[in-house]
Amino acid sequence: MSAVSLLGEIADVGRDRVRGGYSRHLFDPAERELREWFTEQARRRGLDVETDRNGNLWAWLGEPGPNAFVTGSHLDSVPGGGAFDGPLGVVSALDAVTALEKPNRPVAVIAFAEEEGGRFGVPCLGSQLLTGAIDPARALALRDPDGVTFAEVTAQAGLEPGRDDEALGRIGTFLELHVEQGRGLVDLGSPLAVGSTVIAHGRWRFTFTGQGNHAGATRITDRHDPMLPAAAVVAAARRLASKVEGARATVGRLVPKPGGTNVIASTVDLWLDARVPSDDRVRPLVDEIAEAASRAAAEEGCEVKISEESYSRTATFDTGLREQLRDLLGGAPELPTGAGHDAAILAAHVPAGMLYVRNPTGVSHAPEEFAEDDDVERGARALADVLRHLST
Ligand code: HGY
Ligand code: MN
Ligand code: MN
Ligand code: MN
Repeated sequence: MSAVSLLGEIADVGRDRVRGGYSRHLFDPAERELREWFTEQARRRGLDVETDRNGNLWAWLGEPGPNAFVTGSHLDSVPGGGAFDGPLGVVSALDAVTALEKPNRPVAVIAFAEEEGGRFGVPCLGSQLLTGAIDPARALALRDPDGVTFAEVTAQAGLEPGRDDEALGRIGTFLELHVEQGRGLVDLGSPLAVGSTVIAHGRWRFTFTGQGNHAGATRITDRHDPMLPAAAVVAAARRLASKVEGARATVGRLVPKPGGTNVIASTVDLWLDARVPSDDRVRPLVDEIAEAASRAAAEEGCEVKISEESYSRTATFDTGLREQLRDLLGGAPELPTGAGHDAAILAAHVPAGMLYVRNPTGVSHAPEEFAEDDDVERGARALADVLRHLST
């Protein structure tokens, strides 16, 4: 079954990947059909599927062992996401492994848990736990929008999240294929590219507290409306990021409570996603946005609390692997990205790399995300070639 037809299947199975307003974690019953779909497809290919202590799904060709070639991506999604971000890397890996004959090293396909952080707020949660990049105690205390803790869902799934030296120690090479989240390949006129770097990115929660009140009876001069400083943060994020080379700052999630049309909010929570190509420029940008927030809160007689929820440093993919990939792909271009990936988390621990497949719309994290069938097949074939060269 080709990568294109697998993609069609996964789109049907995973249609509810974004049900409930946030992406479903692989532990959630709503994701069970995705987990079962992955397991079924892997088993049909003679792979043995196991779930590691952090909920990442591994499908092994032969015995798990040292110096394994591991390839894959994620199955979870952002709310309202596209059909390619994550699944393209998983189905291409299943397709590539199927084509492999007599590898001389262990080979595995992996689907990482909670890459988007759409449920528990921390991106690449499965790979961060695997590598020890996040303290398991902090992860277990994370709550989803319904207040359910990561501890509850992992206990229910019989897992004990934490650094997994045995699993990490098996990885000799990790390669993630991913739809490009931007227009780089369109502008270069190339179907594929090799990943070079991933920019630093983090998430901060701002909680503004004012005075809930009546929208009609409360005079403007008597108000303490937390929506005002919240609005100031949204505007400051764009204004201040546009002054920093390559920076991005986004407020995509803003929750006023209680949320009535005729009610002045008592609190507003918003989440800031800030990214800059260089590590040392992210927090200064966030500090400037935080100053604007405090000023606006003080003017409105509101309080503000700010907490850092996640941070991932810039990542550079393994130079040796990048050269091999560029050679094997006939001199494919290299591409830096502003999008985070599990491969970037692994890159601090094992030789890791990425392959990107052209996205003609350049849009991602939205239904318009796209890859032509020909490019999907080119990507799967390129991954199969790399796999054959590096494991036979
Ligand atoms: O948010 C990101 O950069 C990625 O899509 N998880
Ligand atoms: Mn994504
Ligand atoms: Mn992704
Ligand atoms: Mn990824």
